[in-house]
Amino acid sequence: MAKIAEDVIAAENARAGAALEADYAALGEQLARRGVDIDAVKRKVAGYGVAIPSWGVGTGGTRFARFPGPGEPRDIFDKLDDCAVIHRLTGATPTVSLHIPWDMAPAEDLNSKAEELGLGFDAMNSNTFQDQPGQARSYKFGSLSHSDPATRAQAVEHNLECIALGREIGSKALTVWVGDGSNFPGQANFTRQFERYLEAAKAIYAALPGDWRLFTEHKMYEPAFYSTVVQDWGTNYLIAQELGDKAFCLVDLGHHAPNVNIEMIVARLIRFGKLGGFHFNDSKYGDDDLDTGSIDPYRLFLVFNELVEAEGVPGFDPAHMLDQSHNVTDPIESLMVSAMEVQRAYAQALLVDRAALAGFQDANDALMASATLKAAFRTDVEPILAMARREKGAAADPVAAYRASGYRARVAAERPAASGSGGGIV
Ligand SMILES: [Mn+2]
Repeated sequence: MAKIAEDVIAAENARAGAALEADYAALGEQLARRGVDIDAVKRKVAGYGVAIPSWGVGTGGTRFARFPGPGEPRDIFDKLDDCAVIHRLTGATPTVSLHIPWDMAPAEDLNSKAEELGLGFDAMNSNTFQDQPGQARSYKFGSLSHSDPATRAQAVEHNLECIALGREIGSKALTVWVGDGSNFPGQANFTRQFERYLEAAKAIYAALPGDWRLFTEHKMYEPAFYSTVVQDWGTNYLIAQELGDKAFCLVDLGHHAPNVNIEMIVARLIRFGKLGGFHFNDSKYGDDDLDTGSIDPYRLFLVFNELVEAEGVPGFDPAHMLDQSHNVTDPIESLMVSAMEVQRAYAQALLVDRAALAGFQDANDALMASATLKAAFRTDVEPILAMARREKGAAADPVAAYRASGYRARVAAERPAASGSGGGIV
């Protein structure tokens, strides 16, 4: 059964019709005066995809409380249904990133469900930051860097299980984030703890299939509040260097100190061939996991400015994923809007006059260099995004179509409130 009735999308797109065409034509004229072919930008935007994190379709929460919404997914198959709705309406999210063991299921069942829904699987995510029922050793004091060799071995083994399942469902990458660190000065020896991490990471890397990539994700603090083993991009880069050619750094936008220049970190990692990909989200204070582009869309644009600058560099193929927590919104709506915000930043970055920018940079014309970026950022590219969606049969206005579809009320009736499906913030 179609999750979203075709006639709902058709009716919404018909409503957008004439106005969208007029807006697209007007923007096309404006861009032509700037030497930009709007159809070329639209084709690139239409070909762009960002992966949905399976854990994102459930309501998130804080360490204080979680307020579940109606019709929450009960298992990975419900989650995939929700992800399919997001892709059906935005046409921008063709893949799903699984988190194990939250999403553990037989590979054949995952494959048949994904095929039915027209989805693929992105990077696998391991979980050694919480204990699972029946687990022999606890991760309370760490996982890959734990002082106990048996606990480290257990954490390595879990990552190998993630690779094994991923191989069967067409994934090509493993993302490893660990919460390992310390809460007190003196609690851990920084050097020995990092050496243990490296040794364990090497064991995972050794099991990586030839056509896979390993993404290690840094995070400044939390759950450890004094020191974290993989705390910043510098440490992350050292890890990727130590492991080898298939190891790359994953940049989660929320995992840095406030005001850190993330776009420059991106440029550095690109320069040295170690940018693996992103977890997109936004933040005001820390690892807030707010919706992508909701707080600082200019920063998101500046990140994409670096990515567009690097397009065509041999081997440059970063993975794009969302990673956010939805506490006060319908997760499907937040993820749709976030996917569109990422596309918007990409479209705006495509509008940057790079020859002019390079000229201003060489001439040390700071004001005009900045103005060149701003001219692209200020351009309202919504008609490009909406037209790209409509042309591929998705919704010109995904949120309006979603609300008109009644999907949430339908699944609320089908899915009795239950807990147990994983929803976390990583
Ligand atoms: Mn993340």
